Order: sequence, then structure tokens, then C-alpha cells
Amino acid sequence: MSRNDEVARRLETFADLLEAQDVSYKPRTYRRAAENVRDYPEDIADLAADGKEAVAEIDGVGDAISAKIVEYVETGEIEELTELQAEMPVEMDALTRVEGVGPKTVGTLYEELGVQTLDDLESAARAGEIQEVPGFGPKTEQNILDGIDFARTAHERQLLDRARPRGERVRDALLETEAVERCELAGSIRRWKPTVGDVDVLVGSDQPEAVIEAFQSLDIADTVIEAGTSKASLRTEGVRVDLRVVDDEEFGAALQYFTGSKQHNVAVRNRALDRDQKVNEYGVFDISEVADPDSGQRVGERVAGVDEEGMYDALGMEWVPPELREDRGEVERAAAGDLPDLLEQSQLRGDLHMHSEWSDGGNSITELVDAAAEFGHEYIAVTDHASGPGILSGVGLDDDELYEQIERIEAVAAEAEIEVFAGVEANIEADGGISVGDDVLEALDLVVASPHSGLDGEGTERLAEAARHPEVDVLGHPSGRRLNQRAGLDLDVERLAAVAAEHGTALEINSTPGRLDLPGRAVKQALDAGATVVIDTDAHEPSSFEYIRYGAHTARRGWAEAEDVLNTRPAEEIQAFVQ
Ligand code: DGT
Ligand code: CA
Ligand code: CA
Ligand code: ZN
Repeated sequence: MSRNDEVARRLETFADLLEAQDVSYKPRTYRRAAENVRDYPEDIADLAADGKEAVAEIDGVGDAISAKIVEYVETGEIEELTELQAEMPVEMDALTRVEGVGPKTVGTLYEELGVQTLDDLESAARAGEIQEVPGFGPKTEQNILDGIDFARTAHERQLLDRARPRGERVRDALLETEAVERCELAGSIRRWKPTVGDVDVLVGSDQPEAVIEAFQSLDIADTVIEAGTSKASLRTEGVRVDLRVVDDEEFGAALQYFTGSKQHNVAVRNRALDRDQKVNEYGVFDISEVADPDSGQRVGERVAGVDEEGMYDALGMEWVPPELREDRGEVERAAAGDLPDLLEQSQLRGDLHMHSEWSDGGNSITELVDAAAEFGHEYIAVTDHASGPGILSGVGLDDDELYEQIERIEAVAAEAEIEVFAGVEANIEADGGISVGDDVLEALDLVVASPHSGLDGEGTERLAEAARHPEVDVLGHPSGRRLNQRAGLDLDVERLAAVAAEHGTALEINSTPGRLDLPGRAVKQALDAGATVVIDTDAHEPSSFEYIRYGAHTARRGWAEAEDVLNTRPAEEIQAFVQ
């Protein structure tokens, strides 16, 4: 996205929120300004460098808007917009994708029913609450219901925490079906990609019609999109699920093929050809004595295909965990019998990033500690937001409040059955500085430092500077990306990781499904450069502790072994690391 686009997007959000608050006239001014900014032939950032008078030269951009544009270019933020968003914390883009729902409707439904997300909208409509709102009726409510699924899938890939549980429900239901011999998730969801286009499910059976029939009548199927003799697709709560039924004898070959990635499969196929073998969705075939190996799907003697292990084995390879199948060197390593001994989720002992009601979390420190013990953690760090750039005023703690909180955490820790560290999530300023006084940082057990403002452009030196800070232990969600929303900072991960390794700072894999930051590819680069990673949830309530599974699989996508991950270590070793 160019800078002009980015500024225009902000102005449009501004317009939407004003409209949602029923402000008249102004929204139109903002939209018009947005349009002209988008079409402006040069980089708006250069213009902003000359001051707001220069920006106001753009058609339709007056003094008020030009000041906001300059503010955005300089600080990466428009304070008034941040405040508006806090007053009305709704997923505007998602909600307005529902046909017939505009910003004004969003505003009304938020004020009247507290609707913030598509899920909220759907439950309100199903409960018949929308037709009770003045100005709405049963017909509008039905239209909203009809439009929700489409809005969900219109152009976004689904986050893993939406897709994965729904895929697993389909798989588990099919496994209960008589005609199903074997059933597994395939495609990107089996590789634990952070977002998925659709959920692929594979069944091995000699009664495909019965399986298709059972699939169509699953009670979680909202819509059957299509159904054939060995393939079918349905939608469940906005997630598309593709089913393929294959002969159980060929299940392993089909599973290998349909798990992908395409690039991995190409690399595997090339290896096979070098060995006078052919690999496809039906098996591995020996074609050393075949005149024309291209003449058919099942040519030569079939040497594998019943199960996946046998497929890789026939190709002279170790079985490759799905998370690694991205053509990042796994084929050669598997052929050499030298794949990493990947981290298992069960090896994680604690969680070093979470929020209590002291900042923007929903629970007391005691509640977090009890829930973490219940979850099975041996230790946690409570890391509420410090005040600073990117944190709404009133949410972050200032130095005095942090001192007060340390005392409180220590009091809870003294009674707790698990180890509780007094932490903070400090903000990384534009120059790499940390938003908390050094004496407070020193008094804390653990310091997570994260970027919360200025989240685009090059960020390597800014984060490296934070990693060099002697009191910083973890760089939280380093890129600041938001899946489907914001690409985040450009990072030279290798360089950042080298600095982090030198200064004993861990890089976070933030398990929040909308982040998964660092992502797998970056994790691999970081580990290759010698850094340590830590898998945190950034939970704002205990139900989010379970997000750790997404972080663990992201670590596996980055080839992480247990020893690479800080929170596989016992509490005493965490203490040693942060000292
Ligand atoms: P997605 O759904 O966009 O998140 O990504 P995938 O990887 O699940 O892709 P999808 O659903 O189109 O296909 C599932 C798998 O099937 C894919 O990972 C590899 C395999 N596959 C599909 N089409 C081809 C193809 O043309 N060539 C090869 N080699 N494999 C394919
Ligand atoms: Ca897929
Ligand atoms: Ca598919
Ligand atoms: Zn956080």
C-alpha cells in the first residue's frame, strides 16, 4: 500500500466513524479528501514534510484535515481518530461488508446492542434483537442474516482460530461415520498456515456416496456449496470446507498430495524423478523399467501410497511434519535424515506476556494466576501496558502505578502455587527508546518491549536499539503486523536476531491469532542467526491461554526445537535469562 493509500484509508475510517456517530456533513468532507489524497500524483509524505499549508493545497483538503495528515505522516497516528475508535470499538470494515449495513447502522447497533464484530451481529440477529431496535424490522434482520456468511468470506482469508476448530469439528464428525475408514485435515490448515483460503478434508473410504451423503447432512453445515460423487463443499459459519473421498488404499498418497504446499510437492516430485520414481496423488511408482513414464497415472509398479510415512520412506526420506512443507530446505534435510526435532506444545511450561485489569485485560492478577495454574503453567509473567506512544490514555500504567503494581504482584506471588513474575509491556518509541523509567525497569522481573505506533516502514534499527537495552528481555510482536489488516514493519530479521542474541533478548512469537508475529519464516531466520524465541499469548483473559497452540505450531513452522524456545525452560532458568 502506498503512503497515499494509507492516509486515504485513515481518512475514510474517520468518515465512517463520524457517520456512525450520526455527525452530518463532515463525513462527506473526509471522503472527498480521501479520494483526492489517493489520486494525488506524488508521495503525500514528501508534501507533508513541507508542512500542513503545503498539504492543504490538495483539492478538498482544508486546514483541519491537512493537520491530521501531517500528524499521521510524522507520528504514524492521528490522535483524534484513535479516540474515535476507542469510543466506538467496532470492526467497521467487516461489518459494513454485510450488504445493507452502512456505518450509520453499525453506529446504531453498537449503541443499542453493543455489536462490535460479525459474530456479535450474527448472534444479535439470531436472537431477534435487531428487529426490536427502532428503525429496524424483521426484514432488515433477515437480510443481515442472509448477508453475513458472504461478508465473512468475501475477500479475506480466514484466521486459523476461526478455521481450525471448525475443520476439526467436521473431521471428528466424519470419523464417527460408518463409511469413513480414515479422515484427516489437509491443505494449508494441516500446515498451520496463519490464514487459510479454505479447509481441506480428506477421507479414505470404499463407499464415497455414503460419505458425501453424511458430509452434506452434518448439522454444522450451513450451506452445501456443491456435491459430486467423490467431492463436495460446504460452508460452516462462514468457513468453506472442501471434502475429497479417495480409495483407502490411496489415502497416504492423496494426503501427501493435498497437504501441499505446491512448492513442497514440486521439490518432492523432482527428487522422485532423479531416482527413477514417479509420485502423484495415487502413490509412488517405480518407473525405472517403463518406456513412457508420462503415459498414465498408475504406470510402473506401485511401491507406496497406503500411508504417508510409506510415501516418504519409498522416496528415501524421513516423514516431513506438515508445518515444514514449504520448500525451505526440508526435502534435502529429510533425505539426509536430518530434520529438526520439532518443539511439542506439551514442552511449554509458562506464558510470559499477558494483561490484567490494571491495563486493558479483563481479570484481576489473582484470577490470571489461578487460571494459569489450572491451565497447567508452571509460571507466568503479568505484563500490563505501560503508558506511551500507541497506548490509549487511561490504559497504560505510568511509573508510579507500575511500582504499585509490582507490590501487588509480589503479594499475589507469595500466595501462588506457580511462579509469578512482575513484568511490563513497554512501548518501543520511534528511535528505539523505551517508554518506562530505567529505575522501574530495573525493579521489574521481566520487561517485554513492543512497537505499538509507527507500524510501517523499515524498523530493524529501531527494534535492534530496543534489544540492546540492558533491561529489555523480550521483543513483543516484533513486526506489529495484523493479519488481513496491516503488513507491519519491514525487518531484516537476520540482523535483528543477531543483535538480540548478542544482548540476551528473546524474540516473541505472539500467539494471538490475528498476529502470529514473528511468523514461521522469520522464526527460522532468527534461529539460524542464533536468537532465542519465546511463545507468548498476550492474553487479555484466561480463555486466550489456549492460543498458545497457534504459537507452538508457528514455532514449528520456523523449525524450532525445544532448546530454541525460552519458555520450555523451568522457572529458575527464566530467572537466569532475564537477569
Ligand atoms: P489455501 O486453501 O489457499 O490456504 O491453500 P492450500 O495449500 O490449502 O491450497 P488448496 O486448498 O488450493 O489446495 C490444497 C492442496 O492441494 C495444496 O496445498 C496442494 C494441492 N494442490 C492443489 N492444486 C495443486 C496443483 O495444481 N499442483 C500441486 N502439486 N498440488 C496441488
Ligand atoms: Ca485449502
Ligand atoms: Ca481447497
Ligand atoms: Zn500485550
